[in-house]
Amino acid sequence: MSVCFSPSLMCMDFLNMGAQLEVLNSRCDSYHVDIMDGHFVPNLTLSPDFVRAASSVAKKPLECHLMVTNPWDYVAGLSAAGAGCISFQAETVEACAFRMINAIRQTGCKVGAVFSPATALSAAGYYMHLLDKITVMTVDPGFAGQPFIREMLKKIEQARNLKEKNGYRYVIEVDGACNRNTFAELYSAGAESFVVGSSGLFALDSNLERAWEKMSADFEAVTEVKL
Ligand code: S6P
Ligand code: MG
Repeated sequence: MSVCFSPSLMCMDFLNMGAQLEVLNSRCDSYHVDIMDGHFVPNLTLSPDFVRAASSVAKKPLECHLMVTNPWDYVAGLSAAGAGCISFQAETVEACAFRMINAIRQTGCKVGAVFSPATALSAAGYYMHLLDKITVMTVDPGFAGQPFIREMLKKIEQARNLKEKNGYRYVIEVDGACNRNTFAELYSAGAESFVVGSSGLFALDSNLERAWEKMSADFEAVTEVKL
């Protein structure tokens, strides 16, 4: 099974954004863009304007993770800004999931659903087959640098079992504390795409090329996968 890495851009060095994207362009598979509204989570991070700026340099898809109470408000702006995938939190679309999926799909973006740790995959049971990506949060959404929630390994296994049993096409992504300490268990449980943020990538070295080498070496050492 091949694996993908998606650097979490809220953890990058904003003073060197262009140079950091150039380094990542030839290394990563996609970019993870956290969008918060200060309401669904008590924090603010990136925005459609950020996506627009990043898209002028980014050579890999910009995948937006909406941690907002009204994801509907952001679909048109993000797609116009250059997003390649828009993922909503499953908790925020209970009243309009199918309309939301159609609206995202009509922009040409891929569609994802994200599950906070306390949310079961069954919340998306009726629309799982429509998703390009599901993201299992292994920390509560809102902040970088939080401790890993081990109970989520079972949810990743469930996502893999559902995918195999039903022939779903979604990529299984993990977001939160993906690093040397967790890569092996996450990979064994079925994770296919790893969001690497402060703990897994950016804090490993002040030089991002070296940080990427360290992250890759960490992954290979603990999983025995050759990248
Ligand atoms: C959290 C956000 C994540 C973080 C990522 C940071 O609300 O959705 O995407 O950016 O978890 O990585 P780390 O290694 O600091 O947990
Ligand atoms: Mg995220």
